[in-house]
Amino acid sequence: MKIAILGDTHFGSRNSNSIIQLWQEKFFKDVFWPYIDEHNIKTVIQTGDYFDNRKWINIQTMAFQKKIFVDHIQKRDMTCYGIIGNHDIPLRYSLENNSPGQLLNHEKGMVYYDKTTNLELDGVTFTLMPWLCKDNQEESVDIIRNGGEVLVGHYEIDGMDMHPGAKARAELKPADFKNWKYVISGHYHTHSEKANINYVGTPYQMTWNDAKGKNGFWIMDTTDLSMEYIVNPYTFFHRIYWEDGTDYDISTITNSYVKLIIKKKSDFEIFEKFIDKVNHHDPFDLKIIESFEEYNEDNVGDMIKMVATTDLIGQYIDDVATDNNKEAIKKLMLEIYEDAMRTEEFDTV
Ligand SMILES: [Mn+2]
Repeated sequence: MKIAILGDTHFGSRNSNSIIQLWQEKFFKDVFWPYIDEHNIKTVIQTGDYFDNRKWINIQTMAFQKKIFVDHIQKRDMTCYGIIGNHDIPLRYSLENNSPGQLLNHEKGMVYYDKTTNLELDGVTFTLMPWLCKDNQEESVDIIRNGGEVLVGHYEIDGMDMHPGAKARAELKPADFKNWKYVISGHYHTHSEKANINYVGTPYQMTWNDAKGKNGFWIMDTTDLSMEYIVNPYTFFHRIYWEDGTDYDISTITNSYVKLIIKKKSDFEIFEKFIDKVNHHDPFDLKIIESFEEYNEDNVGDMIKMVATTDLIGQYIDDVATDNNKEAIKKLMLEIYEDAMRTEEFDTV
């Protein structure tokens, strides 16, 4: 039996941004559902963060997800099993009043779990575990360490890629999961794999952080638990480098976010003509970034040690003279920092 594994969908992403919805719809319409039909797949497992906003639902977004996802599940008599992600809950320490429980579970074929549940599919036991929070932490960690066949969750795991170039710091280690045959996780939006753990990644891009990676969905074969990656060919975050010219295929930038980074611009007129051409293709958002090569990290590294904001927070707390538990303070500060980042444009997970 083949099962489609679909990462965090984040319906309503970035304040129900219409450009993101356009590309979400393109993915489902042109990539996902045609594949499902061609291979006669009847089961989807979705890794949480079905909705993007923890506290609000936009009426348009409600109609949108119904039209491009739920209606298709029902029309094909399929079942989508899912778990509650950190974006699906309005509270911090509990999964109570989660959005899929209120907005999806009454729909035929939509089954979202807010408690760890074992599911038998074609002789394989899938353990679907929702987001870990204070209310379920202890019990969940016990289940994780005990192991089993296939675990599906929405985890923070130490050392995994949050997005290209940023490793997660978390209490759970990959070794905590060693007693499972296979682990599938949502939460971090970049696809990465380590040992038996597969962060499946989001099906489409949502922020500039996703511009470097690949996006798509997976097909698991229950006979041998093998996973096949189906790439989503659509990208809508484009970085174009201008070095007195560029080979970039700008025919793909319509309705996209574009950053044009200037490395060398000897002839202003040629550059202006190129900008006209870019605008002719109707990007949604065009930012032109002048490069100041002499100030880059390689050249100033000796004078200024560049560090990530999260490292800076850690260092600052290390330097504070206090008897309080510094690790606990760091964790709290990083949580606040991440929360703040999520309310900004550059939502990471
Ligand atoms: Mn997510």
